[in-house]
Amino acid sequence: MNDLIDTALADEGSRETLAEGAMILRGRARSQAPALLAAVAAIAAEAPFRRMMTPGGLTMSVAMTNCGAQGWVTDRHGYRYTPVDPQTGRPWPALPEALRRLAVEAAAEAGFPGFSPDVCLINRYEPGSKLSLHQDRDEPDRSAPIVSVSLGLPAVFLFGGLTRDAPKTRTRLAHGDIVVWGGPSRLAYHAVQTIKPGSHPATADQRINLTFRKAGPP
Ligand code: MD3
Ligand code: FE
Repeated sequence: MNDLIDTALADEGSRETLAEGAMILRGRARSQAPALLAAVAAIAAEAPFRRMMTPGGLTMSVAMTNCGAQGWVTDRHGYRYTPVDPQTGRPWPALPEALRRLAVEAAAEAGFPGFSPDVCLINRYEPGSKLSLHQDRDEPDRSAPIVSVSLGLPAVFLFGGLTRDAPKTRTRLAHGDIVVWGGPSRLAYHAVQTIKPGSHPATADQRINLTFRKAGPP
């Protein structure tokens, strides 16, 4: 038997509580990864991945696109959700039902029944990409969790507290891992460390992260 594969698959189905309201469902999306990646490719054909600019004038190393009723964007004017893709002038592609269902089921398993996501932000990392420490506070309904799905290359994820300087824990997010962030963890600071060079059978030199959110009113 292949020891590496045995180790990698040993995690499938395990659950870890990272903090109150934050639960990792290890490998939960793995069997659906090919369908998820095909959906991402179809979305990116309509709304291409792009590296956006922060209000401070820095171009992000992570490339992003969106699907759903709105999309998260940043430019010199700030962060916000928009119903139209500013790059194409068209509405964002629809949120595929299979993706929505996966997020709703994961949220329910983690203790958040009735999650009603209307947006999926899709992040694409390449080796050298990172996401600096931030909070996700552009969604008005803070009672809704965020569900994240990681695909492809692994990442080291940093999870902190409600202030920038609160102590942080590190966890690895690998292909197929789903994390649900709600309750007291919803406004926690978090970051993704610089992605290391590597190759994954499903995505080659990329890490794809999907975050399902409720961006509409409470
Ligand atoms: C904890 N994405 O898109 S997913 C983001 O891997 C973002 O691309 C990271 O942070 C990524 O905003 C992390 C995990 C995640 C997502 C949202 C959270 C953790 C969270 C919201 C609140 C607390
Ligand atoms: Fe975030």
